[in-house]
Amino acid sequence: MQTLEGTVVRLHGHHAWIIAGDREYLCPVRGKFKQGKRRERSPVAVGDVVEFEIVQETDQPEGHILTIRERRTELYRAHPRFPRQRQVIAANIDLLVIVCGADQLDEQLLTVDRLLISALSQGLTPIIVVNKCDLAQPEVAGYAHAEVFKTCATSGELAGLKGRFAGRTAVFAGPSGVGKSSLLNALEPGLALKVGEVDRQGEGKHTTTHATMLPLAGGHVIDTPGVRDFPFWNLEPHEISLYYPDWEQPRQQCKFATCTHRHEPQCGVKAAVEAGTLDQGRYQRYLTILREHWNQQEAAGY
Ligand SMILES: Nc1nc2c(ncn2[C@@H]2O[C@H](COP(=O)(O)OP(=O)(O)O)[C@@H](O)[C@H]2O)c(=O)[nH]1
Ligand SMILES: [Mg+2]
Ligand SMILES: [Zn+2]
Repeated sequence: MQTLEGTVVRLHGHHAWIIAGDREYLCPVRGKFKQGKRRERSPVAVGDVVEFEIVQETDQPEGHILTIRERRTELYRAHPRFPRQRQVIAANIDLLVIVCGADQLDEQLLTVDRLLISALSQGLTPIIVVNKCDLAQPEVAGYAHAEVFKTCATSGELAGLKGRFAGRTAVFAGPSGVGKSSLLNALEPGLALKVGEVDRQGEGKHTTTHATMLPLAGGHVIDTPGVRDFPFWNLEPHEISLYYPDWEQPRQQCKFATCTHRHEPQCGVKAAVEAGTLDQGRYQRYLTILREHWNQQEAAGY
């Protein structure tokens, strides 16, 4: 039996579509696959590289998955209904593109900060895109450590963003209505994604089953329509600030290694905020994220 290596480009129910060469194979998805050296229960994710055997080579090619290759990265979140469980959204992602709207930046920075923590804690490179810059030209303070692009998707002003995708796989995230679909269409004419559609809320077990890998400016994007946020999984409250690379220096002045920079004495982060060297808004949003995470953990019974 001939075996091939391919990439999972779409999942739906108990089926995976796998591209190998210029052909697309339909493969049933069962519970168990050999993954790396271990054998464990692990569903396939869009972006996975798999080894499969050809079952049928007709105009409707079919295959059978043998092995999932070890993943370079995983985009995951706490499962919406079983928060102790990890839900993998996509595999082998390089970039998390965090999109927000210039006209609503103040309200959306909390989401931006949450997504930055998700990206950095999962080993993904974050890119911040402030879209709708035809409507407002806000200052974006406190993000010197991240790449920020100011764009206008409707007029095709992409400020060099297009050059960031060659050979990479990206996921776009951000509030509904900020122009994610419009940006994707501007970056890759031909995608013809629907604009103005409200993203479906990411609840229930079928949320990741519609993920699709699409071409994007010399690389790929994995479109995850049902997924709006990535609640942290397996993250201790004091670990959240480890994913504020801009706080590295002041954090070293904290008395306690597990400082949450809230009420602890001799806190370098609080001192830097008071001295005006750290952005006050970003610190206030950090406190909100910390509180939310605490509540989530409590609700999950930690
Ligand atoms: N003024 C302005 N409107 C935009 C821009 N980008 C997208 N829009 C509009 O914002 C709305 C939502 O866009 P969409 O791409 O569907 O956002 P998504 O929900 O994030 O995918 C649509 O009406 C778009 O035409 C932009 O750069 N400027
Ligand atoms: Mg959209
Ligand atoms: Zn501290």
